[in-house]
Amino acid sequence: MIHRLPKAELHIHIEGSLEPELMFRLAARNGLKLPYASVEELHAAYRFSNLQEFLDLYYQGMNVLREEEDFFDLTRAYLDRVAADNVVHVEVFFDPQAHTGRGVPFAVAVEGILKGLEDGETRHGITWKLIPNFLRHLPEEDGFKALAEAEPWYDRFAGFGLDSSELGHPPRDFARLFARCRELGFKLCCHAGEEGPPDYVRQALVEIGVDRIDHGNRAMEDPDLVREIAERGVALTSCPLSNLSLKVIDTVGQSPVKQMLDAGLCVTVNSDDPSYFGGYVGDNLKAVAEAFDLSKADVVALVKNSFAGSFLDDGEKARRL
Ligand code: ES4
Ligand code: ZN
Repeated sequence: MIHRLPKAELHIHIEGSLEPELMFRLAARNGLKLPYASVEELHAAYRFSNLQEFLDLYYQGMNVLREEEDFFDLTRAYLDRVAADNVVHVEVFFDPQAHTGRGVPFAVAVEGILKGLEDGETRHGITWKLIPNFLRHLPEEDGFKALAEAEPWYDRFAGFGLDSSELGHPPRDFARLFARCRELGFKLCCHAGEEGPPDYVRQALVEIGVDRIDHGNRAMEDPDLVREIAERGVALTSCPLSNLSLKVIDTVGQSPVKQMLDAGLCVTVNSDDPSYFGGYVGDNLKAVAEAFDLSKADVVALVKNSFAGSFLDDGEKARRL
């Protein structure tokens, strides 16, 4: 049932879809040596006790992405994989500063990803939006530089997001940067409440004015905040297997997805970094459906939310809902 439903994914970091096999292939192609002897040894390293431990491996892993073709192959592999799960629309994050910061030009990353998205649209009919994220462990000033570098591709981007190490880096620190993105006409989203306190979610919602909250787990600790999210109709992108891998929760049954559904929030289920967290969007949906013994109506509601919460325009949403 879950497999057959046409679905959208709204929270996927393309660099986090880099499977160990492809990482080894790209390392060889680029003459790089990985600090792991085998695919199995690399897989075995994917044990995290928090977000930062994951991020350290994630930034190390993406070091094999050097040429435009590498970004193309990465994106193509992700779309081939989700096409098999009946994913028909994707909203893809990428981290430009994680590439420019190690000497890979913005153009190389973005052109490879765009060509991969266009290839997936041609071959599978999967529609897409591309959303650069600012790295919150870096100063807001660096984000402004990334925004300036992005200018030639503004018409290729649906919005801007905020990711990386959450604790100690509240959304408020990026208020001027996101105000500028808003002036330019972009949608806004922020990772908030994954590890950070409910107040970070409130800042994203009220001070930044986000159109979507990525994760949002800890918002559930504050009933007034839950009410505010519901009133604004802002969607949340939950990532159950990510939360489990990063010890945000101890079991899938502790995922906030059911509580969010019951509170009337527009919650969606997503993979985040599927290669690192052991499952693509279909696996994440199956995991929550099983853990909560969800009714068919609940699963359909989650899948409908994936379109309702998307950045598709109203006409496109109406056609797909
Ligand atoms: C991320 Cl799981 C997660 N959280 C924050 N930033 C990220 N970047 C890639 N995956
Ligand atoms: Zn994420």
